[in-house]
Amino acid sequence: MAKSSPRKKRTQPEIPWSPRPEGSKDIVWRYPNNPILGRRAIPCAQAIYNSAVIPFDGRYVGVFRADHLNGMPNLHLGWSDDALTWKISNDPITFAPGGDTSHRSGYGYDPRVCRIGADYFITWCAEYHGPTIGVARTRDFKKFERLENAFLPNNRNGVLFPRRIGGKYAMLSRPSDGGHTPFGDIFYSESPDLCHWGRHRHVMSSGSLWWEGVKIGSGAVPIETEAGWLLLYHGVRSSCNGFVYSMGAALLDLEEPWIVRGRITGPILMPELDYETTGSVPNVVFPCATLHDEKDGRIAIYYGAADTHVALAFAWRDELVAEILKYPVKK
Ligand code: BMA
Repeated sequence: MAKSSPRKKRTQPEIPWSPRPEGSKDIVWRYPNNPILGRRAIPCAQAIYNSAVIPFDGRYVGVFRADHLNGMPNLHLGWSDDALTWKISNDPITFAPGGDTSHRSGYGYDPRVCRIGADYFITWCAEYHGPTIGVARTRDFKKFERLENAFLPNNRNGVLFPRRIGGKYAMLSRPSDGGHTPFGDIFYSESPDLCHWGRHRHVMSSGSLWWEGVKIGSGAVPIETEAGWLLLYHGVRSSCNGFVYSMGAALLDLEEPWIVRGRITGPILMPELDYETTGSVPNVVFPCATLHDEKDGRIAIYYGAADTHVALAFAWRDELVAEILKYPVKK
């Protein structure tokens, strides 16, 4: 039998990028053609936002939060050559049958995607007697194996670290209530097997300044830098018109990530433009993923805007790290 020749590995295309606008001193700036995805990008959805993307096999793959026409949020897979224009499936992701299914049900929202070695993990807000952290594993983005939920309800914003720490898988999360949660700090947990999670540690509390005075939650998978794990997160304040979600940045210790090394006191991005201030939920900037060029330190930040759109912003890694280090944290 003739041997088929192995497929040539595709070169990974450059991450999206646009330079900081002339005259701007902002540490994070927006993509001028925002938003990159809107309400009816697929027929079954009335809003697509709070979504995660990652490089895979010479392309980009995304797990998108799509709120269906019946109002329920679902996870959908999408593909792109440039990480800007996306082809999203109209059918939600299905998880391989088998195993104990009693912990699986209902909705799925606010996905994050994390590569650890050859495995890719999706973590998201799943339903099990309230919101909690669903976990699934894939190697090819064709077959998805649903693992045990990580925590008891109620919990949201589960974000894995991209390598084991102290030999264990590590995750940040935000214990919450079953509603709109008027409180919330970020916690760290570890697991030997992605099933049993423990050694929970408090990482950071909602802040002393208004912009993050109500609650905080992890955003994108942390980026490893020499100075620590670079964490982009959301911080929430209460206004007379409801919650306002902005973006913050902190550095966590590399080997003991429950120790905060630095944290910028102000937000690095606040709802400002129409697509962030107007939509299904006004005034929301909600980071869920980054693409990172390790060589030159460019970062593309994917964030949900007003619970309606997916938008993109940019930053230089080293500038962000240097800025955070101006705000050292002592516990
Ligand atoms: C949070 C989550 C997010 C949403 C945010 C603002 O509780 O539901 O998905 O973006 O509220 O509505």
